[in-house]
Amino acid sequence: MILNNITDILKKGKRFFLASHKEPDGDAIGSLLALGEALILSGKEVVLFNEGPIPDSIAFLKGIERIVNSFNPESESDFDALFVFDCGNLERLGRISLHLSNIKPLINIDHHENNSQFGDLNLVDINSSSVGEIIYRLIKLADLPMNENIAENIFVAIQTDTGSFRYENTTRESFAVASEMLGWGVNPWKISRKVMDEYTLKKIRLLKAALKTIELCHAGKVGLITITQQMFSKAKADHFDSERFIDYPRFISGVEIGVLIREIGKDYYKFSLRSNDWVNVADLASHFGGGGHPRAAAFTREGSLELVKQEFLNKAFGFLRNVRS
Ligand SMILES: [Mn+2]
Repeated sequence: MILNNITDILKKGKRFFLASHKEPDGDAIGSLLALGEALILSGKEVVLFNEGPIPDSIAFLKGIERIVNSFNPESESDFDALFVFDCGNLERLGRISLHLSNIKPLINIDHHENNSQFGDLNLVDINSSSVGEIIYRLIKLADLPMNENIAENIFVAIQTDTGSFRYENTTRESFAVASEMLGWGVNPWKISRKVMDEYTLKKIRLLKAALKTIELCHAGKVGLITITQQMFSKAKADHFDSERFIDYPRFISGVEIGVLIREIGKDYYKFSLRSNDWVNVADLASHFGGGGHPRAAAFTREGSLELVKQEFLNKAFGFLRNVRS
């Protein structure tokens, strides 16, 4: 039983290395901080690693100052386990992934369908809305302490990965765990204001420019929004400011696949994909070397904007036609 093995390691071990994926979201950071604090409170030593950069919207999370973005694990060997959160593959950790081979066992805790099972122990629950939900179960099973900070981190992990309890991955369990977190003092309206509903002026400036690029393709089933480097610099904004812009094309009636195209370098584009109902965008993204969840995925592509967009639209057409309509 993997769960028992992991809780055993959590109980008996003294020193742990915990890490989650680079360019983190609320789940990656919330999970890291939640298990991190629970272990610290029970007298264990932890290193909490994330390559970053951490988005402003979750920078308020309690314990964030404990996270390091550089560490040389090769110089240390006395860790009892390495925990990796929210990563479909080890490379998602970033540069550090190449330097972790001497920490054993490697415990992979995730909820991505395409997880490569890279751990010595793999706790991959694709029915969990978030890793935060899994972490809560582990904390309970291992009898680790809970407090308001831990609860807030778990709440944010679930809230961000479920899009405030709106996405298809939202389950009774997500609500049940979130409800328990409220019992620990979590205040959902204050958290929502910070994590979801607070836009900086530069973000609004960027949104104004981006909305003008919205276009519909394939009989209105694909909606695209594009942000160029020039738009970012004109708005004095960075890529964090475009978080959730993908919702705008996705919101349009009749759209099945929402697409956000961001220019991240010269002739280099990041495609973020969301589907509303039935297209598996993780499969679609995997054709371009990317991945994710059935309703949310991403990939990067080199080439001119026209070319990469056309390549994507050609592939998307097959998905819209083949699956069902
Ligand atoms: Mn996640």
